[in-house]
Amino acid sequence: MSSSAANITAFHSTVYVGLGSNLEQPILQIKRALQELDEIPEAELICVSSFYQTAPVGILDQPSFINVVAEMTTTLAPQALLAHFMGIEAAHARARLKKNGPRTLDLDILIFNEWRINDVSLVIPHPRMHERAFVLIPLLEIAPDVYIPGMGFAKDWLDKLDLSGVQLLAA
Ligand code: PH2
Ligand code: MG
Ligand code: MG
Repeated sequence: MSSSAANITAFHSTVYVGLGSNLEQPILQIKRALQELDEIPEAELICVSSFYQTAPVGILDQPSFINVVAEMTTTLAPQALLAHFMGIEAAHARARLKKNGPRTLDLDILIFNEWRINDVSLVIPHPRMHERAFVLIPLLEIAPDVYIPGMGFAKDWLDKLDLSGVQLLAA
């Protein structure tokens, strides 16, 4: 039992995930998605922000969103975690009708350790997270000192943004 090999544990990555929904009972969509994230065998949900009701960004003529940020740990590689996320989105009948348009569920990897990834199918950190109050407000609620690799401290970006579209949802 004291063999050193038995003590080797897999590397656990820390991941911040953005969840968003603005169709088909968004609060329920997000609650179900959080359960499903926790059910990924190689991942664990560590903490979840409050729920926020947020004005749509990009395409303005669509329902308001519910946005949440969660912290997870995982032994999966980023692409493998992304594959799980796409499966969960598909299970929520997510249709990709148009970029920035309405959706039942959007799961975005925001930050993965201090890593920077530029694949065709996956860019980390999320390339627009620093300009989105609906991401930064819930993120800073659970990780006030978080650093966006290559970008700087999240709280410094929040200072530059209009926060008026993001409302804390009563519990
Ligand atoms: N997601 C988008 C585009 N616009 N606006 C809000 N408020 N919340 C979102 O999650 C959101 C958005 C594309 O992913
Ligand atoms: Mg998104
Ligand atoms: Mg997405």
